[in-house]
Amino acid sequence: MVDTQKLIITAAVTGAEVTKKQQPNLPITPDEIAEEAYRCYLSGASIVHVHARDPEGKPTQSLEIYREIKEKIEAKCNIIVQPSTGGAVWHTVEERIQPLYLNPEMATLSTGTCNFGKDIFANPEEYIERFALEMKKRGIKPEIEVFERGMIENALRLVKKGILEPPLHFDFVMGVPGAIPGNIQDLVYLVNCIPPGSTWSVAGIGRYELPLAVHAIAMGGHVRVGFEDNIYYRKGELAKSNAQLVERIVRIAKELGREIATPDEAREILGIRR
Ligand code: KMH
Ligand code: ZN
Repeated sequence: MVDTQKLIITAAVTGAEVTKKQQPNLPITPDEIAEEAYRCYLSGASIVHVHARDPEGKPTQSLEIYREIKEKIEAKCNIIVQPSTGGAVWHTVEERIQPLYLNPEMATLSTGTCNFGKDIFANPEEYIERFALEMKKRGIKPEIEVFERGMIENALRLVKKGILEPPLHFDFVMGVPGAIPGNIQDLVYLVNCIPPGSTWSVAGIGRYELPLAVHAIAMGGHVRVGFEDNIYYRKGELAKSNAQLVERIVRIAKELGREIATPDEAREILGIRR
């Protein structure tokens, strides 16, 4: 592929919804998460999207647990650590904002509300602006999580207000039951809706992960994989690790002539200053 950015692979290694019962290799403790992030880095991931869990395995937005995870990952490698401000659907705004106080290089920013399976993932304007302003103040690069098309417009409104600064980086989370489906035509539509000069990645949920990733590679976008989004390697076969999912993307990208970005190259592409 000529003149295409190197491929940024994000590993979403834990998430807030998956349990060890569903995926026995799910990393839960800070040590497990750091080790998994390191394995994904060795496999070709340049960003790790992090959700913390408490000692019982329950999702938590505890600043101290995020701190431990971040320090343990940073002791092993220079992968970009991207904590979640989405948390779990039942976390309060005060809980969700906690990891921003660690000044990570990047963090997620969901710019709208949607159904999320049987639940509601609530992101009223007030929350979005609170998170975005905190990120702006601290120089944290937001990854705008788009679960529905209107969330792009909400992000653009924040640009008009001076709260978000272009170039924007979007992650299209597709195939969540109750939100945008994981169809290729929907991906093309979303890509056509973002401003020129933006970067984007796609996170397909479950069986949508692989086909959307392959299309994103061919379209010049970036890719997110990992147990947060998909616990299977193929139908009926659980993945052995997050790294196994990253390795498959690396193989496909290489076949398609797309080089893989190192963390520092990802920083350059995303305009992150260390
Ligand atoms: N767990 C979802 C409700 C994010 O990390 O920013 C929200 C989520 C988005 O995972
Ligand atoms: Zn997440």
